[in-house]
Amino acid sequence: MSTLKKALQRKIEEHRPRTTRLLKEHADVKVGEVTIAQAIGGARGVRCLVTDTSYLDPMEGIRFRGKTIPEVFEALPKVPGAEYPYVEGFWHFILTGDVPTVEQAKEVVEDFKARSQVPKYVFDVIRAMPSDTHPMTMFSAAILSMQRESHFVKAYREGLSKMDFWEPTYEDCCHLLAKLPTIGAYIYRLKFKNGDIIAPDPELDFGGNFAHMMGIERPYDDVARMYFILHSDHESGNVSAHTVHLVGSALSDCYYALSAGINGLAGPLHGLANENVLRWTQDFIAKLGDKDPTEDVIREALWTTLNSGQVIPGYGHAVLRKTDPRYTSQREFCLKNLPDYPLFKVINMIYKVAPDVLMEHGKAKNPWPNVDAHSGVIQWFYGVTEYSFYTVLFGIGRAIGTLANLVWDRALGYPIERPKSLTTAMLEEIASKK
Ligand code: CMX
Repeated sequence: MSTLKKALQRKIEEHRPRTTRLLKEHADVKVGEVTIAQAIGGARGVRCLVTDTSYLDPMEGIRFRGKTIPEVFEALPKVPGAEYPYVEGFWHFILTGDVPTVEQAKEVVEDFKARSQVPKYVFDVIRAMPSDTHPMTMFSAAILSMQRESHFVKAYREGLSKMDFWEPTYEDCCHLLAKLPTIGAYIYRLKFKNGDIIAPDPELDFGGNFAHMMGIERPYDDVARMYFILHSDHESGNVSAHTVHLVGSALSDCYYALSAGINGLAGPLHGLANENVLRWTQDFIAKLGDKDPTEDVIREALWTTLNSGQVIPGYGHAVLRKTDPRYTSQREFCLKNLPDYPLFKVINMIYKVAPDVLMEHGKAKNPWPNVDAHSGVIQWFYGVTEYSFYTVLFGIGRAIGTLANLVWDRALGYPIERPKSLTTAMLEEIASKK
């Protein structure tokens, strides 16, 4: 058994009694109440999920296993010559809560390499789709097509005990995750580089190999590591994470669950916002012609978008009430690596103007930028100008957090999810009694 799997097994055995005790001794303790606004309004703020891999504070932003983003980047072992950590080390960390040693991170690197070969039929599935198919559709279909590989399905059929569900789920999740960089890069090169596919390099780590297969020089390997870690986990209430958890709760395997989560990520109010930010910004620049952007023209363009009933992509959040630290982290990367890049200057100008515009508009509860407002500019700088691909990058990252959660869902035996519905008439009845 690998070091990671042994560590995970130990953590699971330590954790299980905590969940059992909570259920046995404190099952009736209330953690909140549900209002009519929450029942109608997307369950916003209803506290009914348990996630141990990350916690999202509205003011501070995300913490992965108790650590802020800068703390994670600082603590995890780094690839030699790189500034960002091994994604594989992050997988160890998010699964166990322990910062791996260099050797432990490298063990996962080797483990993932051994699992990374993508079956040929997956490429056939992608290639069979019409050439104008969205990259997210290709990505989701590719993941789903591998469902036949599931170890969990086989073991379940053979009568696996519930206590052991986590074990083949862990195997499935490692197998799936290790293949995602190859699948993502394949979609990119097929769609946007005339099908000139670059074979994986068996010497490289998750992020390094992705950059290599994309055909982009250093430091794009670090961009990839940073992206995948930043986008990995954001508690379990967001659409993609919640979908993976929900679908997985029916004991659907991780291929079904992740594919479904990716479909949720493809919505414009969620992950697709990173594509829309760049579309909005490029359309705006095109309309300017040879004039320089100014704060005044940006303000005008933002109002035009709002007045036409559309949202400002990359701004607002269902939980956050301040600038997303994932935005700040990417901004810091730009300040260091591309401070004078014209598109970065435009993104900065939008940051200066948009919060005031949104506050004046008076609808959005959070006028500050989220992760998606900043991800496109870095990609554009390194030559990935095909913005319909950006959400696939988000998806590869999001797989890390959601799959780690799925392993823990199985380990802790969480049941099938089934909240209760009421009719509108019932809500009216409840309201009339207050
Ligand atoms: N531009 C314009 N209006 C906005 C807005 C924005 N960026 N953000 C919120 N609003 C509006 C909402 O549409 C809503 O309007 P209605 O009352 O007419 O329905 C009102 O403000 C209240 O919304 P809210 O409570 O502040 O926000 P929600 O929790 O309902 O939605 C989110 C959150 C992210 C979907 C929303 O802020 C939004 O649409 N943002 C733009 C799209 C985006 O960037 N999505 C990516 C989020 C991060 C991610 O998941 O990747």
